[in-house]
Amino acid sequence: MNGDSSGKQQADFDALVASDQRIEPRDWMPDGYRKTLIRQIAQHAHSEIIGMQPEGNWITRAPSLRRKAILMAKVQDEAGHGLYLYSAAETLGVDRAELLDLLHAGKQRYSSIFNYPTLTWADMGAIGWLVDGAAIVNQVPICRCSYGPYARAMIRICKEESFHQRQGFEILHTLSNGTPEQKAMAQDAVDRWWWPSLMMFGPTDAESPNSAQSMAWGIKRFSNDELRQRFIDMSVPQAQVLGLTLPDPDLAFDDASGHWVPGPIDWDEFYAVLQGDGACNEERLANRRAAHDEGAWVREAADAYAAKQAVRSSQAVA
Ligand code: BYC
Repeated sequence: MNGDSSGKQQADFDALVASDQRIEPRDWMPDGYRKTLIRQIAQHAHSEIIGMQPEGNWITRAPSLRRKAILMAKVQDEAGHGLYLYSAAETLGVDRAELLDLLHAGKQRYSSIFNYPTLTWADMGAIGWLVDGAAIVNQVPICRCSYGPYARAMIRICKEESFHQRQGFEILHTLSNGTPEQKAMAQDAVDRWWWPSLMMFGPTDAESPNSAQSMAWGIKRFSNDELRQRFIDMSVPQAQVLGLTLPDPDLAFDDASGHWVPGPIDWDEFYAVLQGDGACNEERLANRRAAHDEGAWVREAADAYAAKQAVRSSQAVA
């Protein structure tokens, strides 16, 4: 390709991004844009399917049939989100089998939040309220991401996440208004999930190597710190309604900025979890690899069926 035509392609791409239109799979895009999207969408997809584990842990022990049915539906939704996202990644020219191999080899990430254990039933409430709440704040702007297939997948995911968040809030509300033991269990879960939920938004803007370029490309619409602040401002009044305390003695309302300002975040913990030293990193990956191996027969059966259908349709044409 000559310099002129690649310069024009870059200019067309820049113009589409600048006018807030969508880049579609057949459009030319810079290599870095493609790679960044593959990294982020794959990490997002992996988070959805690894995120099934902490909640799956409580399906057999849900306190009622109603709670069990709701939790099963929620965990199934997460699998569905993973499928939409792997499909979106495939429009960029990668295969989901390749992405799963990278996850299993520890070469691609999933969200830090899923390396924490779910110790009590109240953790189902805290995950719904805080983790899904943080996910919504992070993901609603991705509905306007410059890459069409990712933006469209996110619209449906966000609708389901908002149901997830409300079911978590309702679990905590019920526990918080129950016996003193139930209220203590709800408070303990919030104490354990609050700080990891703040870390979900990623490092501070000053420490975030990808943000500036991702924002220039319209992949990210707000910075990590902006979204984290939005989540804190939203959560404080909700905690008051729940009658629960957020585990941050320094959290205070700042009249000048109109924001709730938190105490310092323990970034050493965040980076340790990213490096594989969280409470559950090994267990999550081992379970994922085992589930993949145990599902080999399903993939083989699907391949055999697809091959049979291909032969039948070519015979029908002949
Ligand atoms: N965990 O330059 P930065 C859910 C990595 S699933 C792990 O700021 P970026 C749910 C980052 O990848 C919700 N790694 O990066 C499911 C980068 O790594 P590299 C999942 C993290 O990408 C089931 C490095 O740190 N949501 O809700 O611009 C049940 C530097 O960071 C994390 C998504 O995936 C983290 N928390 O921004 C219930 C949302 N944070 O460069 C619920 C989509 C950062 O070394 N993703 N890193 O490879 C995003 O919006 C962005 O990727 C992030 C990070 C804001 C997370």
